[in-house]
Amino acid sequence: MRILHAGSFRLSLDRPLIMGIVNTTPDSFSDGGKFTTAPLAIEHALGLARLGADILDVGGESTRPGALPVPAGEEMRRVLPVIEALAKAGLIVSVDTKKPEVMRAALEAGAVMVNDVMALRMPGALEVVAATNAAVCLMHMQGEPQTMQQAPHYGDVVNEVVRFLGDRAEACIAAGIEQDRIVVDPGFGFGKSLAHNLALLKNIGALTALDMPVIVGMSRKSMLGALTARGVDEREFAGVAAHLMAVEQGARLVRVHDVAAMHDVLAVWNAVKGL
Ligand code: HH2
Repeated sequence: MRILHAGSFRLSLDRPLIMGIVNTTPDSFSDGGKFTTAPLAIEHALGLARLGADILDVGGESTRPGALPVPAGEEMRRVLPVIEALAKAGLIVSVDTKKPEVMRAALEAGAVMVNDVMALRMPGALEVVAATNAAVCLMHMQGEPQTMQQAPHYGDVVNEVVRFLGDRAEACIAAGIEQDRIVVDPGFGFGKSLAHNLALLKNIGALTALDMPVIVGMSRKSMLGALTARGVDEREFAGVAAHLMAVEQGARLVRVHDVAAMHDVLAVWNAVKGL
């Protein structure tokens, strides 16, 4: 039995967990502008929890290709009231940010997990998480959101992603973040072509070999659009199929917008597996 430590929560990973996406941004690629006030974002998040989200991932800065950076103050204005309300409701809250000052404020507001697309590489980020008992999600990204999709290039994408995540986990452990607080993510769509994304999805087992829980996030992403020729709002079926393929290979968390569909698919999977 594997347990993820996130603040005072102990999350069993015997069954795959669902992380529901709560974007408070005006410009996220699939739901930007829908939940830009705190009451709207809170209502949306509570709905996701009712539908079966185990963790709510609150973000205030889009990381879509070409997205413009957001100042820390504005990011905090967007996410902190939402995090505070959800934590008060007893829910497990993650903050999706790369900025140490936003991490610190979010953890003080009740978040118990930091989800960082930069894998704690911004100066000061490692120290902020190490000083708490929060969990952390380390994600692989090649380049920066503004330019990452221009010319992604790898010798062997699977090996390079595994090596990067292993190195970042080691840096975390050296800084005092225990291994049972760490989750790793291959970062679908972050400096990756369709072929790179498919190679990673085919080789989730190479990531689980790192001996840390693997989370995957492909929800509504352009890789699914390229495979189905469907618009952002029509990628739900492709998304649940892709996430289920990752779960079948050992991924233990999925980060999705379409929580109800993922919940039902996993209910069937869990029953068949006797979980
Ligand atoms: N993808 C996005 C943002 N954060 N975090 C992790 N750990 N893994 C991911 O794959 C991941 C992530 C991008 O998706 P989304 O939040 O829907 O869009 P945006 O960045 O435009 O807000």
